[in-house]
Amino acid sequence: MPKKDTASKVFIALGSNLGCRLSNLNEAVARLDQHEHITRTSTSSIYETDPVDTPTPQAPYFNAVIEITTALTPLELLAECRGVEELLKRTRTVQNGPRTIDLDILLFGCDSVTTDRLTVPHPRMHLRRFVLEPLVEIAPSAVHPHLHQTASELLDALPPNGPMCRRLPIANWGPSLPVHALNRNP
Ligand code: PH2
Ligand code: MG
Ligand code: MG
Repeated sequence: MPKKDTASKVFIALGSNLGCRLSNLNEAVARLDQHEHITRTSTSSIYETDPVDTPTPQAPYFNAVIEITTALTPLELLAECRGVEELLKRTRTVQNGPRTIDLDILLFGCDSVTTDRLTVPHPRMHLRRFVLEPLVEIAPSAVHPHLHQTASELLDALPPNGPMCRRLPIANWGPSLPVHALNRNP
Protein backbone atom coordinates (compact mmCIF):
# COMPACT_ATOMS: atom_id res chain seq x y z
CA MET A 1 0.00 0.00 0.00
CA PRO A 2 2.62 2.68 0.79
CA LYS A 3 3.63 4.54 -2.33
CA LYS A 4 6.79 6.13 -1.00
CA ASP A 5 10.09 4.33 -0.48
CA THR A 6 11.26 6.57 2.35
CA ALA A 7 9.44 7.22 5.59
CA SER A 8 8.37 10.71 6.65
CA LYS A 9 8.12 12.09 10.15
CA VAL A 10 4.55 13.17 10.78
CA PHE A 11 2.78 14.90 13.67
CA ILE A 12 -0.87 14.10 14.32
CA ALA A 13 -3.12 16.04 16.74
CA LEU A 14 -5.77 14.13 18.65
CA GLY A 15 -8.86 15.69 20.21
CA SER A 16 -11.91 14.29 22.00
CA ASN A 17 -14.77 15.90 23.91
CA LEU A 18 -17.52 13.29 23.70
CA GLY A 19 -17.83 10.00 25.60
CA CYS A 20 -14.87 8.75 27.64
CA ARG A 21 -12.16 11.06 26.36
CA LEU A 22 -9.28 8.99 27.74
CA SER A 23 -10.57 5.72 26.24
CA ASN A 24 -11.08 7.48 22.93
CA LEU A 25 -7.50 8.76 22.81
CA ASN A 26 -6.17 5.37 23.91
CA GLU A 27 -8.17 3.52 21.33
CA ALA A 28 -7.21 5.91 18.54
CA VAL A 29 -3.47 5.44 19.14
CA ALA A 30 -3.90 1.68 19.57
CA ARG A 31 -5.65 1.52 16.19
CA LEU A 32 -2.95 3.59 14.50
CA ASP A 33 -0.27 1.40 16.17
CA GLN A 34 -1.86 -1.65 14.59
CA HIS A 35 -1.11 -0.38 11.10
CA GLU A 36 1.92 -2.10 9.64
CA HIS A 37 3.15 1.11 7.95
CA ILE A 38 2.72 3.44 10.94
CA THR A 39 5.27 3.58 13.76
CA ARG A 40 4.56 5.82 16.72
CA THR A 41 7.82 7.40 17.84
CA SER A 42 6.69 9.96 20.43
CA THR A 43 3.56 10.72 22.47
CA SER A 44 2.77 13.94 24.34
CA SER A 45 0.93 14.23 27.62
CA ILE A 46 -2.80 14.75 27.51
CA TYR A 47 -3.99 18.34 27.91
CA GLU A 48 -7.43 19.39 29.05
CA THR A 49 -8.47 22.39 26.99
CA ASP A 50 -11.36 24.78 26.61
CA PRO A 51 -13.16 24.49 23.28
CA VAL A 52 -12.01 27.00 20.66
CA ASP A 53 -13.99 28.17 17.58
CA THR A 54 -17.04 26.04 18.33
CA PRO A 55 -20.49 27.12 17.16
CA THR A 56 -22.14 26.56 20.56
CA PRO A 57 -20.73 25.93 24.06
CA GLN A 58 -19.10 22.50 24.38
CA ALA A 59 -17.48 20.28 26.95
CA PRO A 60 -13.72 20.63 27.45
CA TYR A 61 -11.45 18.57 25.22
CA PHE A 62 -8.66 16.15 25.85
CA ASN A 63 -5.92 16.99 23.33
CA ALA A 64 -2.56 15.38 22.58
CA VAL A 65 -0.02 15.13 19.77
CA ILE A 66 1.84 12.07 18.55
CA GLU A 67 4.83 11.73 16.25
CA ILE A 68 4.85 8.84 13.81
CA THR A 69 7.02 7.70 10.95
CA THR A 70 5.28 6.34 7.91
CA ALA A 71 5.87 5.49 4.27
CA LEU A 72 2.21 6.17 3.55
CA THR A 73 1.44 9.22 1.43
CA PRO A 74 -0.43 12.11 3.07
CA LEU A 75 -3.71 11.04 1.46
CA GLU A 76 -3.18 7.39 2.44
CA LEU A 77 -2.53 8.47 6.03
CA LEU A 78 -5.61 10.72 5.94
CA ALA A 79 -7.68 7.69 4.89
CA GLU A 80 -6.32 5.70 7.85
CA CYS A 81 -7.13 8.56 10.23
CA ARG A 82 -10.68 8.80 8.84
CA GLY A 83 -11.03 5.04 9.28
CA VAL A 84 -10.10 5.32 12.96
CA GLU A 85 -12.53 8.25 13.39
CA GLU A 86 -15.25 6.08 11.89
CA LEU A 87 -14.43 3.13 14.15
CA LEU A 88 -14.81 5.48 17.10
CA LYS A 89 -18.21 6.52 15.77
CA ARG A 90 -17.29 10.08 14.88
CA THR A 91 -20.26 11.88 13.36
CA ARG A 92 -20.01 15.04 11.29
CA THR A 93 -23.33 16.81 11.50
CA VAL A 94 -22.16 20.25 12.64
CA GLN A 95 -18.82 21.81 11.73
CA ASN A 96 -16.60 21.84 14.83
CA GLY A 97 -19.33 19.97 16.73
CA PRO A 98 -18.51 17.69 19.70
CA ARG A 99 -16.62 14.58 18.65
CA THR A 100 -15.46 11.26 20.06
CA ILE A 101 -12.19 11.67 18.19
CA ASP A 102 -10.58 14.05 15.74
CA LEU A 103 -7.27 13.13 14.13
CA ASP A 104 -5.59 15.99 12.27
CA ILE A 105 -2.34 15.74 10.33
CA LEU A 106 -0.34 18.77 11.45
CA LEU A 107 3.01 18.40 9.68
CA PHE A 108 4.09 15.80 7.14
CA GLY A 109 7.87 16.07 6.94
CA CYS A 110 8.50 19.30 5.04
CA ASP A 111 5.70 18.57 2.58
CA SER A 112 2.94 20.96 1.63
CA VAL A 113 -0.37 19.46 0.60
CA THR A 114 -3.30 21.45 -0.78
CA THR A 115 -6.24 19.39 -1.95
CA ASP A 116 -9.97 19.74 -1.19
CA ARG A 117 -9.63 16.88 1.31
CA LEU A 118 -6.38 17.78 3.03
CA THR A 119 -4.27 20.84 3.78
CA VAL A 120 -0.84 20.35 5.35
CA PRO A 121 0.57 22.04 7.36
CA HIS A 122 -2.74 22.20 9.20
CA PRO A 123 -3.99 25.72 8.41
CA ARG A 124 -4.78 26.69 12.01
CA MET A 125 -2.09 24.80 13.92
CA HIS A 126 0.05 27.89 14.57
CA LEU A 127 -2.90 29.70 16.21
CA ARG A 128 -3.94 27.00 18.66
CA ARG A 129 -2.44 26.49 22.07
CA PHE A 130 -4.17 23.09 22.37
CA VAL A 131 -2.01 21.97 19.41
CA LEU A 132 1.22 23.84 20.14
CA GLU A 133 1.57 22.97 23.84
CA PRO A 134 1.64 19.19 23.23
CA LEU A 135 3.67 19.63 20.03
CA VAL A 136 6.32 21.66 21.86
CA GLU A 137 6.44 19.02 24.60
CA ILE A 138 7.59 16.37 22.11
CA ALA A 139 9.17 18.42 19.28
CA PRO A 140 10.08 21.97 20.27
CA SER A 141 12.37 22.37 17.23
CA ALA A 142 9.94 21.05 14.61
CA VAL A 143 9.85 23.69 11.90
CA HIS A 144 6.71 24.96 10.20
CA PRO A 145 7.66 24.74 6.52
CA HIS A 146 5.74 27.89 5.50
CA LEU A 147 6.24 30.13 8.52
CA HIS A 148 9.87 29.01 9.03
CA GLN A 149 9.42 29.11 12.78
CA THR A 150 9.83 26.32 15.29
CA ALA A 151 6.91 24.96 17.29
CA SER A 152 8.44 26.59 20.33
CA GLU A 153 8.60 30.01 18.65
CA LEU A 154 5.01 29.67 17.47
CA LEU A 155 3.86 28.85 21.00
CA ASP A 156 5.76 31.82 22.44
CA ALA A 157 4.00 34.10 19.95
CA LEU A 158 0.50 33.22 21.23
CA PRO A 159 -1.28 35.73 23.46
CA PRO A 160 -0.79 34.75 27.11
CA ASN A 161 -4.38 34.88 28.36
CA GLY A 162 -6.01 32.53 25.91
CA PRO A 163 -8.39 29.64 26.60
CA MET A 164 -7.51 27.07 29.29
CA CYS A 165 -4.94 24.43 28.32
CA ARG A 166 -3.50 22.38 31.17
CA ARG A 167 -1.30 19.34 31.10
CA LEU A 168 -2.85 16.41 32.97
CA PRO A 169 -0.76 14.12 35.15
CA ILE A 170 -2.01 10.95 33.42
CA ALA A 171 0.90 8.54 33.34
CA ASN A 172 1.09 5.83 30.75
CA TRP A 173 -1.66 6.74 28.40
CA GLY A 174 -1.27 5.60 24.79
CA PRO A 175 0.16 2.24 25.85
CA SER A 176 1.21 -0.35 23.33
CA LEU A 177 -1.80 -2.51 24.08
CA PRO A 178 -3.61 -4.75 21.67
CA VAL A 179 -6.93 -3.22 20.71
CA HIS A 180 -8.94 -6.03 22.32
CA ALA A 181 -7.44 -5.10 25.71
CA LEU A 182 -8.96 -1.62 25.64
CA ASN A 183 -12.26 -0.63 27.19
CA ARG A 184 -14.79 0.13 24.52
CA ASN A 185 -17.17 3.03 24.88
CA PRO A 186 -20.61 1.99 26.07
N1 PH2 B 1 -10.93 21.11 17.68
C1 PH2 B 1 -11.64 21.86 16.87
C2 PH2 B 1 -12.31 23.08 17.30
N2 PH2 B 1 -12.01 23.46 18.63
N3 PH2 B 1 -10.98 23.15 20.70
C3 PH2 B 1 -10.20 22.42 21.50
N4 PH2 B 1 -9.93 22.86 22.71
N5 PH2 B 1 -9.65 21.25 21.09
C4 PH2 B 1 -9.87 20.75 19.84
O1 PH2 B 1 -9.36 19.66 19.49
C5 PH2 B 1 -10.69 21.51 18.97
C6 PH2 B 1 -11.24 22.71 19.43
C7 PH2 B 1 -11.84 21.48 15.46
O2 PH2 B 1 -11.22 20.35 15.10
MG1 MG C 1 -9.54 19.47 14.16
MG1 MG D 1 -10.21 16.93 11.76
